[in-house]
Amino acid sequence: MYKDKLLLGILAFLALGATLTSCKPRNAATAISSDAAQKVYVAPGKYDEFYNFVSGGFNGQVSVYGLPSGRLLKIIPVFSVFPENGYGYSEETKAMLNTSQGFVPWDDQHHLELSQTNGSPDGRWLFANANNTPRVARIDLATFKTAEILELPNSAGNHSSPFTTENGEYIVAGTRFSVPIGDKTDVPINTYKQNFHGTVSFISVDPQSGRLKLSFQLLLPGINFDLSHAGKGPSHDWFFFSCYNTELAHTLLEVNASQRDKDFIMAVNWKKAEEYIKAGKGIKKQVSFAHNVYDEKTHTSSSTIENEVLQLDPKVLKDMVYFIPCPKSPHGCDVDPSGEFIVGSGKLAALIPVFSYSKIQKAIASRQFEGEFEGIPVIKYEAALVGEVQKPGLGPLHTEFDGKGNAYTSMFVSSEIVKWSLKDLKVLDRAPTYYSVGHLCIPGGDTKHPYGKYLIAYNKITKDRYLPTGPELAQSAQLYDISGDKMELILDFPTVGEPHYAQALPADLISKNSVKFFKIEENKNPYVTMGEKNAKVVREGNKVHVYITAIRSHFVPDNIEGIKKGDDVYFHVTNLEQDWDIPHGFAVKGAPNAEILIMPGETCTLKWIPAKEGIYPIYCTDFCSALHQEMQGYVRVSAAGSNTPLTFGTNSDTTAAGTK
Ligand code: RUQ
Ligand code: CUA
Repeated sequence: MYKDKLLLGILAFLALGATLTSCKPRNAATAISSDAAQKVYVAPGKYDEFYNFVSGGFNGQVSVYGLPSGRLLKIIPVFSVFPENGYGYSEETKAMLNTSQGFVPWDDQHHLELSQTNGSPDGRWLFANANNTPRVARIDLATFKTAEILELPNSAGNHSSPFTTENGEYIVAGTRFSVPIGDKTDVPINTYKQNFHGTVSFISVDPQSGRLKLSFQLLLPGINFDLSHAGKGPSHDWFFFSCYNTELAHTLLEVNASQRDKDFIMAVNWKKAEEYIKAGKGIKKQVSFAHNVYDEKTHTSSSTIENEVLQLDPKVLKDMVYFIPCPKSPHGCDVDPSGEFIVGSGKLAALIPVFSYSKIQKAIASRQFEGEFEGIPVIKYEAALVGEVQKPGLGPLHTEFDGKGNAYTSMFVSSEIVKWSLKDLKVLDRAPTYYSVGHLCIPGGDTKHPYGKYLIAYNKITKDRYLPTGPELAQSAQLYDISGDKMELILDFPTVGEPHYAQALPADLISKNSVKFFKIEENKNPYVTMGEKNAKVVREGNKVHVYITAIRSHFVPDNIEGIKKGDDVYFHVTNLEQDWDIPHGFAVKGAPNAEILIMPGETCTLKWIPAKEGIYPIYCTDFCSALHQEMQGYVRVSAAGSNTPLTFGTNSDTTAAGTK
């Protein structure tokens, strides 16, 4: 079926008058030149030049690759539980996944944005969005751990997120799905036009700690906000969003939201919004959303429910929000490195419109409006337009920039990347992708100073590119060398989940700050065990706290008796190692839980309610030394009413346990 689609796409493309050579399907053999292997070869023991952070889509995680090798370095769990290291399973991390709906252990993660200082990635944090239960996350790039998750009230399908301003003044979160908001949300779906609204949230980032704060929200018409990017340089004070479903359809959007010839790019003057907030124009709304923070000192997360948001209504507060017509169901919304050009990519359009920031400003000043949409002024298309890239291909989705005056747009339907010039909007080159490219990424490609050199295409379909693996095939990225005039495909590499947006930056911006272990003397976890002599077991009613240490290659204690069926057993495992790359794992037979993986100097807690009497082995899951297989012990579980005394020990050193 896909091949038919591709064929149709190509036929349609031919009908558009493209030359035959530009779209003749080439196979891998003709698309790869002989020195490609050399360009991606990173010799054993050598490091990659760039980190590439790739969204996981429906796996709710972020994966980290090295470029140019395409080697997978790490998976960072963000919105999904991760049995591999106990994220969301350990007592310390459960609160990270708390929401106003309760514990939500999964999400759909599409977009990533590196924190910026002066318009360049600073290597401090990585922001991630969650579509399903609207959230944004901040990942700490010193530890590669999720440090914070903020839920978004009055939101559904947080898709146009988490894009940042040049200095992290704000990251944004716009609704893909409009929903009824406020007090009355139980309404018939066919009252969409009256009752459904979109919102865009502005989240400030503390420049020192990175801490997120929901600053304010814009109350907007019930259209779908798809993607966004902040202005930069001259357009610093502005944010741009692509919008579709200006038809305000609530059923069969495939047809009903494709009626209008043009939808919108929304331009928001966030400085103006800030002024309105300072002037007290924000209206306080009662809401409920979770704010979850991981504390690096206690190695523990906490979740707070917050109850207020300030809303600004652009129908009332003028000079803050404008619409610009954009053909047709725009998806990507990308701002070039100079901050002057805004590229809207209409999924169903046969051209790419390029808007000018200065023309938009002139149009606003001279009131070149074609009317209003839901009370918000609509700037005349021609008044904002620089020009259109003609015959770029089919299904334009996303655009990135190389910093040398060129733009690269992904074409979903015609399965290719098209390079064009920002100067005259002429197509310069096209390269096939295998197949149906969605997002693309150039290191620094959405910043003021792109690093150029490589382009990575994240494809939606791989079809015949890899060995078959049953009905679901490998997800895939493709690496192109863009240092010359012509793009050159140099590598295919499989990815996990489904890749959407990705970002890349020079490795040394991160590697030099990477944490090697946590200092044990700074461990403020309330259940830390400072040294083996402090290991203990304490019963408090039906709760048993096991303070256990791990160091190569034993646990203290490793023989525990007197646990009863139905007890709440908390294994607080402290890894005493003070050395790089020596985590210990901890697992219990039959525990309906994951393992926990404890980093050097960290304390981590696994909760277990034994369901049956018997002897239960515990053991280390991470091959930590030659005697890793010896790193094990036993827990004896007795009947609920038994009087087996609570004892613990290692070797012959058994002690009676304490009771509180
Ligand atoms: S999407 S393939 Cu960012 Cu969710 Cu464009
Ligand atoms: Cu510790 Cu294996």
